Amino acid sequence: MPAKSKPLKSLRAWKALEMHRKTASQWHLRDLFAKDSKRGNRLNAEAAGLFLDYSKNRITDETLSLLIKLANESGLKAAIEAMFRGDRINRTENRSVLHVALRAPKGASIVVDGKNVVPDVHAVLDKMTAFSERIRGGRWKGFTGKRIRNIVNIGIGGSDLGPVMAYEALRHYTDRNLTFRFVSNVDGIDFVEATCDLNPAETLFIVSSKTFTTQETMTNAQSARAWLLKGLGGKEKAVAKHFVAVSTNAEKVSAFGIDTANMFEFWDWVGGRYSMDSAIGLSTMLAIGPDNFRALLAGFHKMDKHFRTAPFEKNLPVLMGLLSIWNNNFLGAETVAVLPYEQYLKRFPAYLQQLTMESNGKYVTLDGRHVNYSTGPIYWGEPGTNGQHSFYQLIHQGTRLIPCDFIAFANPLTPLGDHHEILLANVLAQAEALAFGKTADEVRAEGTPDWLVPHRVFEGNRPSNTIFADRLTPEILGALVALYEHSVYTQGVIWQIGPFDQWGVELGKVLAKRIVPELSTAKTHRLQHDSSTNNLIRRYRKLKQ
Ligand code: G6Q
Repeated sequence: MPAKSKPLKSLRAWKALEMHRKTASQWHLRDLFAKDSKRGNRLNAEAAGLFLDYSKNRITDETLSLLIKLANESGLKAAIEAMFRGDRINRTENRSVLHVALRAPKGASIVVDGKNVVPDVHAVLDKMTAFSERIRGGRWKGFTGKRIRNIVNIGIGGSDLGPVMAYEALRHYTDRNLTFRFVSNVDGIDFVEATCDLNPAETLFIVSSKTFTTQETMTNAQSARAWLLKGLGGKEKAVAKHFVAVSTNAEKVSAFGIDTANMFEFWDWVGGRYSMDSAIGLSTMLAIGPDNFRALLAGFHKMDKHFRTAPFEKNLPVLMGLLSIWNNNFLGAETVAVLPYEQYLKRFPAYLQQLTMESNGKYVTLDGRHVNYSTGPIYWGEPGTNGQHSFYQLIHQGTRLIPCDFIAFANPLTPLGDHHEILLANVLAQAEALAFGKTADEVRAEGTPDWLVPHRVFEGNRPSNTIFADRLTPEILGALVALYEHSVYTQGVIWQIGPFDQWGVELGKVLAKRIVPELSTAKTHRLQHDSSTNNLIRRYRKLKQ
């Protein structure tokens, strides 16, 4: 049983922030900027190639200092050390949380149960490297002797979202002679569409599953095996040439028929949603090559070092975490919009949804109390400028406060005319418009008739962060993901919840297992659900052809 911590709302800094909020509710970003001409030059921080401008948040120096006091009173420094030291901070599963070990340089030492895990990490990286070189160089042949041209990653949740996001984000760096597909959904369409134009003789499946028991992944893997065997004349031996596994569960991998020599290992101290830089990233390495993959890891590591050592007032993940607490718990925001002005990051918001919401979507503290404050906000978003033509209306003139994280790059990966400057002008304009708005006087001065004025006023005072970097390299992507990972941890520590388990996904899984046979053997099963579920099952039985 973990020791009880002091309830969050009884902390001195929390109480001070509650008082401070009353003053803050009077502020407008227009006035905060007008009072301090250097605000935009001061309220920013930089690390691992990322520049964070947080000046367009409704804060003052006092707000920041109170938030940092809250971090200190919450024991954030010790919590960070506990994670890096390998303490079992995932208390409900009694596990260490060591995604930081996945990107620790060779020679570093992180000890779990008396064993330094870093050499194991590098052994797997070396094995991935050798395998990637064989595939990319055409030396790994399929069963019929043809080289592999198609790679299909089968996995779901943490074993899918990271690989998909990284593949899309780093597409510029990928080997265009290889085709990559990602199958996650148990909806058969996902598998069918991903494979319908592929030649089995040239296709490699990576079955990515930490547990190797996940219903969706195992169902898709079985369909993949059947698809392959059908295409290659039913020869069982073909499986070894066309399937590899990424897992922590050697026994199950071998039971599936995959030689454990072709298994890439990771460990129970890597959470699914924190695993894109483990062997779960095998598809990423195959796509971008081992050197780029190592650059990605180096970016993660730079941000790790920064998180561990930088003082809180200059610490990007800590600042972003604290600002999120301020917006969420004190200003009443319920969501965060993540708006990358970089088309390659189109899957980044979806990736962050899992990272943030599966981690901090919890109402019970580590010591088992029901919280009496809000925890993880809802993350969502789309790349700019597309979103500007759909949901930004609500961010500008709706009734809800929606803090935004804008992400932008100074240089495009593939320049095209003046596209990039137009893109950049838009991201800067959006952050400016949200913060400063447009007053009724300004609208009137443009000759707008009185009746139309209210419709054309922008209240402004909408907070945003801008994360700005040179260009989207593997290293920068690593730093960006680590920034959010550590910001999530910062928030979890302050909310006193455990960001590294996910009990909330269990119940639905168990119920689905119970319902499957009821759907397929209609007559023999008496239905004992609630009347709504029973009725829907009966309707399905009638409609089923
Ligand atoms: C992530 C979650 C979850 C998990 C999937 C897949 O943190 O634990 O999304 O990644 O359920 O699990 P397997 O990798 O075990 O198939």
